[in-house]
Amino acid sequence: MISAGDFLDAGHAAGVDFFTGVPCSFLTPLINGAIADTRLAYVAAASEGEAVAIASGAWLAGHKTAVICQNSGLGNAVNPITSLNYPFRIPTLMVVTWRAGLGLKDEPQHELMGRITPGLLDLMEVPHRPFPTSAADVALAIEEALLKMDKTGRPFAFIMQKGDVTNDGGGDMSAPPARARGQITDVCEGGELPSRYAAMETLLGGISDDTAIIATTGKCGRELFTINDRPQHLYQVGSMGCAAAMGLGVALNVERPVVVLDGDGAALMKLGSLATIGAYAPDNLVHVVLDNGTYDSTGGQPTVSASVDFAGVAADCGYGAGIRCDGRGGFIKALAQAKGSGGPTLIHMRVRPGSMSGLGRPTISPADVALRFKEFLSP
Ligand SMILES: Cc1ncc(C[n+]2csc(CCOP(=O)(O)OP(=O)(O)O)c2C)c(N)n1
Repeated sequence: MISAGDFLDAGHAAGVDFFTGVPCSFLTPLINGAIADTRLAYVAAASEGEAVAIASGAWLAGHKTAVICQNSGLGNAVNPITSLNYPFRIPTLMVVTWRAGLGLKDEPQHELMGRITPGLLDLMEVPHRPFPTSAADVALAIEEALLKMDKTGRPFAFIMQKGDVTNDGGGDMSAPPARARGQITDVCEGGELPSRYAAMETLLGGISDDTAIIATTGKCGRELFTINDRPQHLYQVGSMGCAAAMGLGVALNVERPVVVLDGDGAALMKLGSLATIGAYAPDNLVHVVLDNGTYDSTGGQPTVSASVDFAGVAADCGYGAGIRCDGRGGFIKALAQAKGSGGPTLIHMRVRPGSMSGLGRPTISPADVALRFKEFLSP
């Protein structure tokens, strides 16, 4: 048994200073300690998958990160672990609790995940070991985990059992202060909707070269690559819905502007991220939802976006501004308004479905995209 301080001190000494996750009762001392520890950043994620994406963004911005969660939440994180961390070679130190672990009688909803937790990590090729339970072993266990991650570019998991960490009282835990409802503006022009490609060309013409851009999965990233391939672009080839969370992890840790190019389907998949972004409120983040009303990349099946006011939802979640727009002129106005909104801005840009025939794919590997993006972000 160790104290939360034993783990957090050793982690901090080794450079692990950015934490995110979702609580578990087995985690209470550690997660409360991380939230209260003023040396560390802690972001309360809406889901474990979102936490993995936030941590990935923070890693790209130069931090050593930790994701802490229950083994139930491992289920929520499977997609980004396999289709974000793996192809992009983005490590994070995971602390996963083991409800229904070895010999532990637990609730029925934990039984199956308890049985498969180590095997699921093995299947995802995430190396793991038991959480260190002796104060003398903690520093070495963390050092070995970091070395392994350096070598593999993959996450590493500590599996924590009930009672592994003593409750040493933690400290004051503060949440981000409540934010006022953001401003909602409408700069719609009507007329024929531009294509997603044309909207992205407009965007690239209207932002400075120091802007980092994260594009969602599917044709959005493929079109961005086709328009122009630059180190400041990250094409999120998998992890549908995780672009905004990654953008948050980046924007919280850099001064430069960050733009997330989302799809309506992807934004709907992880709508909880709007709440997290609104709460932590980096004012250098512009979140563009390119809404074509469809899952265009998979054949144009309709989404439910027709009844979703993304700008209104964002404003209600604490974004500084939510802007509705459609035509090219409206998008240019929206981009100009995004500067100085006093928080992140969501631009709900309506585009028409469809893409060019014979659209290519990034010819640079995700791992190389991540490395050059990380380098671009470094001060
Ligand atoms: C978790 C997950 N589910 C489904 C898919 C398959 N998929 C790839 S792109 C895409 C459509 C994305 O739709 P949207 O975000 O609206 O963007 P659009 O294609 O319209 O630009 C889907 C469903 C996936 N890659 N990952």
